[in-house]
Amino acid sequence: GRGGPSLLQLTLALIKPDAVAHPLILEAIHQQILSSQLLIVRTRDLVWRREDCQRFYQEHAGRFFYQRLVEFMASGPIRAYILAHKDAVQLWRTLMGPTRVFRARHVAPDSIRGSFGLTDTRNTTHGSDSVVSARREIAAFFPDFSERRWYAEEEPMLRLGPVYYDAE
Ligand code: RTP
Ligand code: MG
Repeated sequence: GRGGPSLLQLTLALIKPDAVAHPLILEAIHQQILSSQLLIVRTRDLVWRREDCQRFYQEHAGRFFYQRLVEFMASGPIRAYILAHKDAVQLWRTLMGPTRVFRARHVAPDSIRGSFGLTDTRNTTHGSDSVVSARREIAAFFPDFSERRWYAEEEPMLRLGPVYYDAE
């Protein structure tokens, strides 16, 4: 039969300066996204202003790594993606692997961080940790996207539909 509009969860992915600075690693991460079930909805290359970076990581203000995280994230080009999938937040976090680099190497050596992470700060990638964070983080990087009302009522979701299926 005919399906209605299909709603996909959205997440924000960042490729951090350590990975963007290395063309082979950037390309490898991009290829991992393409060969996953995640859809790339938007992408943007930029250098972060320190103030935007501080605001983005506000929840970590005061923690011992905050200052170096902010300095690092503003230190060079980054890439932002909006990614979509029915379980986008968790799927992207699984592809990244654990935050801590030694844990990533031991528990998920084939993950992005397990493969390419250098330290707990220079760990190649960021991903939203919930749909609430995703909504805020997507708005920070893609303000026009949220304003165009791509979102469903509560959660950041991509309206793909209407999607028509054969032979149901
Ligand atoms: P992310 O936000 O990147 O997905 O990572 P997460 O939720 O798994 O980790 P979280 O605890 O929220 O940490 C936020 C960012 O801080 C950096 N960090 N550096 N010891 C350190 O130098 C240190 N610890 C955490 C991480 O790179 C993470 O992106
Ligand atoms: Mg986090």
